[in-house]
Amino acid sequence: MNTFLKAVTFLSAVIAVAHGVTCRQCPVGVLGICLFGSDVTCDNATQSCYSGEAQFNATGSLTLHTRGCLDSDLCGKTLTGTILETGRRNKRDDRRRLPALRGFEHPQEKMSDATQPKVELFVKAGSDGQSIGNCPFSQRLFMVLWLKGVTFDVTTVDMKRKPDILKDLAPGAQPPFLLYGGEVKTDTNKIEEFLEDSLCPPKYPRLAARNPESNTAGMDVFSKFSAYVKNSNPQANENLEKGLLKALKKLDDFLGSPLPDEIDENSADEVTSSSRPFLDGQGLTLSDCNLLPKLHIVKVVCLKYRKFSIPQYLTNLWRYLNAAYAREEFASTCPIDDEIHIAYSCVAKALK
Ligand SMILES: N[C@@H](CCC(=O)N[C@@H](CS)C(=O)NCC(=O)O)C(=O)O
Repeated sequence: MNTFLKAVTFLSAVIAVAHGVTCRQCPVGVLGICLFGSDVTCDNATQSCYSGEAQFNATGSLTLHTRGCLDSDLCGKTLTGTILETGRRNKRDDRRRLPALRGFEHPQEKMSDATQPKVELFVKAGSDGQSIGNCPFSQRLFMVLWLKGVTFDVTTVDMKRKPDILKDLAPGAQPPFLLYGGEVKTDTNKIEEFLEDSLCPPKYPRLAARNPESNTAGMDVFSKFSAYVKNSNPQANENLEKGLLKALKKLDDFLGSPLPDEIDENSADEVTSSSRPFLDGQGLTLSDCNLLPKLHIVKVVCLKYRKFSIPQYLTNLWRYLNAAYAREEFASTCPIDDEIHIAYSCVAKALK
């Protein structure tokens, strides 16, 4: 457990194209399965697609496959570096380690960065005790770390087995929690604030929303959703559904209204609408990391337990959701639908 393993990565270019090549990127794949695949456009004319394979001398059985963009002059080279921790599960260990995200993404860069403290996020495990569980707080921090572009480990924590790691590191705490350079942090809001302050420009992107309204947009959706799915009285159902719809419509209105920086005061044309993809503009911000995991739960649970779908006429909201599902930082950190169904099987009441 906790052993850093030496990886030997052989990099080979599979496509050599002069300009704007699109590669299938796989930051982390285990045993040939791509965990977080997406298409990327290489930004440098000298880059090619590469595929790499890492074999771990200490485990033998763990083979990592990785793909992405690579400077052509690195093709055919073998890089050796200490890059991740074991993905194997120790029988006595209640945690399952997901390999270090992004560890392979830039093989041309230094493989370890002495200036970066070790970052490990503990998220709630699913019903199998291993996969990602239903926890919007965990997903929020998972997204923040991914968007920051920092190398980090994610460990799922099986709450049913009361793992020793919890007792040792954060007694009484519920996931998510963060280990940052050996220091434990357990409050989601404070962790987010801490990450935004510590992982800041110029090395890491700023993620805070510029417009304060972006942080409160959609804040009543989850409470209206909870009231709607927890109700078992058929007579109250219609009104509760209306309450949820009203909150969703308010969010849709916010997403369709221009933000202050979308209004050009010097222009003669009046800007009356917005077609921005995310709450605060073109990029994902902390406000999206907070809201999207909850919207995903609303979508999945309402369909399963109330046969209710977010109406198609909420076009701004759908533009937002579609833009979000196209981003791996969100899509790949969602628990599978069944996990959400299980989590709500006792919470969502039948109407009778
Ligand atoms: N650590 C968080 C709270 C975390 C929390 O409420 N986690 C929920 C899941 S999202 C949990 O672990 N509940 C216990 C369980 O699901 O067994 C905070 O205080 O900011």
